Amino acid sequence: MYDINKVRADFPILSRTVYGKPLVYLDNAATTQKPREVVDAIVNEYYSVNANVHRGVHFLSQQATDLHEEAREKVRSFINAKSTNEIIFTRGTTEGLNLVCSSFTEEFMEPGDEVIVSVMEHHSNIVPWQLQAAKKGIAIRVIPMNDKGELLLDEYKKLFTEKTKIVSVTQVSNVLGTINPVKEMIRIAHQHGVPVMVDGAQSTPHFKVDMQDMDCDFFAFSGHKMYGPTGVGVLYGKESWLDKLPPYQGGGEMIESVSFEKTVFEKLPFKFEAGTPDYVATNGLAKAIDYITRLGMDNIAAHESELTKYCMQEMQKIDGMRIFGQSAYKDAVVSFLVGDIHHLDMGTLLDRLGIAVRTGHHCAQPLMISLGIQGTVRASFGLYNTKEEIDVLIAGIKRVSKMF
Ligand code: C6P
Repeated sequence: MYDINKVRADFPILSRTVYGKPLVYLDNAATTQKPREVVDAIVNEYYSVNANVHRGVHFLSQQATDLHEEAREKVRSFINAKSTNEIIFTRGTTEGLNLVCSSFTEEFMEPGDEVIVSVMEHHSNIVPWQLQAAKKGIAIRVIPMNDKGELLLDEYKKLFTEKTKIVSVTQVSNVLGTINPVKEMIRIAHQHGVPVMVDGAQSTPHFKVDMQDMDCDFFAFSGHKMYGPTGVGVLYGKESWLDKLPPYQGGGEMIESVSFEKTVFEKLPFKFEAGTPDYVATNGLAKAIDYITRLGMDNIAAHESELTKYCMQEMQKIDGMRIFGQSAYKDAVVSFLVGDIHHLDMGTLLDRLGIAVRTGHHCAQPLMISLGIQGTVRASFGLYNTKEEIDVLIAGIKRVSKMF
């Protein structure tokens, strides 16, 4: 079913060495490596198709436009959106979150109105709201969590007031790995007539997401975290909401007509896509979707879940080990500290053994504050990782621990 050796052979970078050691790449939550067919698609498009999209009548422009729009349809089908009008290409999750935050606040929020976020948000789902708080006087309410790193739904329910205008939460924490019960959270918000934006940066690479089943109002994710190219992401929005939001940026592509007196905006999805899109990257993203769909999202999820369980089980045997995020609903991320070894020391020494992990606050400083720590070491898994690599990590952690 899932031939890991064959899968690994699709990723040329995995066979390289660092410091003379085989690379053990466990920083997939930051970005994933790219299969050959994604890189080939990018190279081939630049070599043989390249032309600006939606602008030219000439052959190449038509062909590039076709690839770009086929990618939109591929994304639609991948996340089970109703229509391609609901698929906005962005630069990544960050841009999608900023777009909704900015346009939604402009149209639907007054001073004193409230947004609900969670304590485990990435900065890109906190700072945009803070910018709006400074500009427009909106307030941010925060869902707390328990010791396992699970959001407290009873507390969440209590946060709703007359002033709550939107909820914006991550589906999976990039630090704790917790898979939040977003479907239930959306149902609760909708009972209050409040729309929900979901940050899908850390869910889309790992398991199937379904917009119609989840019933979220907005959903943002990044291509580079799901084996696609950098510089491209997707914002999904229900058509009924996107229709009501003002454009985020102005420029070419997003207009129907312009005079100095009046501009008429393009219809969806182009209203939100000002300027030349990264049409080569959208095609690359489509190829990444082909790749992971062929492997099967359920197979990927099962493989990574096994890796996560194995890693947790082996790590717990290490003296002084503290793992942050102990929910039973946990994705391919394990954050930890050992004794009083600084996360940076651990990360740097693991790197010397060829093991790539991330250290620090992981762009989630409010979460670090609530945990009472400065940072963690984070191992995060992808579809190509193996138990043997986890053994190398565990041996590495033990070796570093002995040095202190
Ligand atoms: N987290 C990590 O190492 P961009 O940078 O726009 O592709 O994704 C931003 C983002 C938003 N939400 C979550 C939950 C994320 O994890 C990220 C990116 C990386 O954890 C880089 S900081």
